[in-house]
Amino acid sequence: FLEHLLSTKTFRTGEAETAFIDAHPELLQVQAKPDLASRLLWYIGDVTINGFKGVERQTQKYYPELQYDSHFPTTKPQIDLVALLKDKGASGVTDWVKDHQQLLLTDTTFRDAHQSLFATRMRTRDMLTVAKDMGNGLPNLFSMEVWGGATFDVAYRFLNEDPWVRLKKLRAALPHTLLQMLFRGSNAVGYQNYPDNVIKAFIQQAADDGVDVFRIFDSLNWLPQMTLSIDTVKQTGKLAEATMCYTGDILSDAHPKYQLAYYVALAKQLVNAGADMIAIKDMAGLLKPQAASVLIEALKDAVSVPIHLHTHDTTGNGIATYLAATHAGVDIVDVAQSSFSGTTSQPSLESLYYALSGDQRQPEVAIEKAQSLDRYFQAIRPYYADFGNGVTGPLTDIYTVQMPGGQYSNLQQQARSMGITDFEAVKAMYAQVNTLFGDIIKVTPSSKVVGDMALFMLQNHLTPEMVRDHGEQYDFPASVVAFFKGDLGQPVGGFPKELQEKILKGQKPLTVRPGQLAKPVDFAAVRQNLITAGVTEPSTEEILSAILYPDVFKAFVRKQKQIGPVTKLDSPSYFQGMRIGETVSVPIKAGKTLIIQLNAIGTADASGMKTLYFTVDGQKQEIQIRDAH
Ligand code: 3PY
Ligand code: ZN
Repeated sequence: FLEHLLSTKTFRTGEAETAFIDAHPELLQVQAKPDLASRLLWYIGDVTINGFKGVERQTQKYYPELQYDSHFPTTKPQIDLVALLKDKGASGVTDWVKDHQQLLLTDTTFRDAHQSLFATRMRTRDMLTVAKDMGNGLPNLFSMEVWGGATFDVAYRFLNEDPWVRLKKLRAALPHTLLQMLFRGSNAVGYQNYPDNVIKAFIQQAADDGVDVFRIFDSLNWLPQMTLSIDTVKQTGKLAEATMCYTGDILSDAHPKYQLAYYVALAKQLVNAGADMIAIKDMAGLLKPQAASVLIEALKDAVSVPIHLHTHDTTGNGIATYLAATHAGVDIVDVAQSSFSGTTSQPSLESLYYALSGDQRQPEVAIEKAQSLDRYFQAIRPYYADFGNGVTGPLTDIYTVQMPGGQYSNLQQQARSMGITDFEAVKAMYAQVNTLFGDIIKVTPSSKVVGDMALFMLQNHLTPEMVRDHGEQYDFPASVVAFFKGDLGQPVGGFPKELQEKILKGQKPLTVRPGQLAKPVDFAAVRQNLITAGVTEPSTEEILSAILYPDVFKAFVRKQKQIGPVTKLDSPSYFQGMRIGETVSVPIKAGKTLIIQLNAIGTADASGMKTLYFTVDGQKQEIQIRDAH
């Protein structure tokens, strides 16, 4: 693993950076490090001339009128769960949850909601504007999910942000709110297995930097991939929320592997493994109201830890499912601010509050404050509209397709990039691949395997029969081969043996946990490698990021040196650049705000370079950018 990491091949320039460097060959010639303002102008100039990937260019930039009542007075929560966790440990919190009669809420706006609606593109700046008010306006939340899942790599890849900085800043802004993250068990916040010492170090660092609740899942519900994470979280004194991903339909016999008894047995195993709480992760919105009732009642009977329900509103019945679950005794449910809720995201916090009017379990929410906060999200939603997945209403075919909310837009993009425009055909094939693979749990990264296979089959005009009968003739995508090798663990009920042989073509599959075989990473060597690559005094966070995402992290570090403090730019300018005549103010550091004006843009010279004429704090400044169009 280490050799792999240290090889120059692995540390080659990442995709995002390559595009940037291609557009700016002149950057490679820059000797002295340009000052902050010049570096910022490079970024603004590039987006102004070449656009931001995935964002449509507007002649007029959108600036919302922010109408929310910012700066709520500091509100003491009914109980400070952060302090309780510190004083009494995980059981102090779970005992309180169990004694609490009202339904508790987790707000997912800063993590799953934008991951599932807008390709994970919400910037830290737009969170920090409102974070303090979220804490003061919603003091009785159980938690806010703010980290993990895809937010980690997307921050580096597309937002030019350090996800660890986001976590630390949110921690500081939300001192009395439990902060929750989504952790993919042995896959951490990546898409592959990592050695055990990496998993342990990552959890320790995330706990140190502010995560209180770790929602730990495995993409195949395979317990051995979760136990190390559960144990490690418990050692940090934080809350280990072990997860069952929900698939199939316990009300029907169409999915014999995923009946009520399966989930009850799994919940018991998770509690035996040390789970402080159990999450039901209904990533595709498959849990129907009556099924929620049956499942929650059975779980409440079977285990004594709190039950936390997570759904996506993809199929349109999220609130009905939550009502049924509430009446069956669920302790906590996941919701999002209304403007970031619905369809592939979580159900609306505000709607759920009203749906429980007159119910003794109605959650404690200062609804006017919640609505006022939501006006902020309503105002900023258009920043991210271009990243939307086009879903405008409930998709009830997802009850059979079973595609997770977070995958919907990703797979659309992936299909388009391969020239496949008929997404209905992709969905139909996705369902067929699932059946071919033996009806597996589909969530990151196993969902990606099913998606990759569906696209591969469409591209090559293959039917499930052709794969089943003649699979030995085809070169399947690497993710599919890795899955059948056991690199993601073992699926419920095992692999379909004949298909596995055809896909592996003589390779021997693993039957044990891949992490058990992986060599520990030598952190000191990675650190040294980072120093050689120009990172002075690498932090543990940086070392971990370099281990998880070598190419992405290296590209991020190099780009940071070139583009300056772009996290300080307002989002319209970050995504849209500037128009001639516009002025933006950028608070680059405490006590220092740059006033940048774009006065003119010259025509391209013979080599495609354009000159942009700026005024920065009253001083004229020019930069050249290559027009890559
Ligand atoms: C993730 O792993 O990012 C998910 O949100 C899975 O649902
Ligand atoms: Zn989710």
